[in-house]
Amino acid sequence: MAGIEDARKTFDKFDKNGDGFVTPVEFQQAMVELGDRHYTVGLAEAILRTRDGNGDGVLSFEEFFDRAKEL
Ligand SMILES: [Ca+2]
Ligand SMILES: [Ca+2]
Repeated sequence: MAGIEDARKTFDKFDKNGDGFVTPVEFQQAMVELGDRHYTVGLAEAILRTRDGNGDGVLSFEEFFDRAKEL
């Protein structure tokens, strides 16, 4: 299991503008950069929704890490 520092590095890759939250567009861009060229914003929104604990439509590090622990 990856530690919190690894999770933070991964989160920072997704959080392009460094504001501490990953938006669906940021998530989609990161997935495209990781090689999934057909990844859509709609798909990113759906994935984020499954992890979005407080329902604000963006992913905080806490939400990201909480879910990562379950994997
Ligand atoms: Ca961001
Ligand atoms: Ca959230």
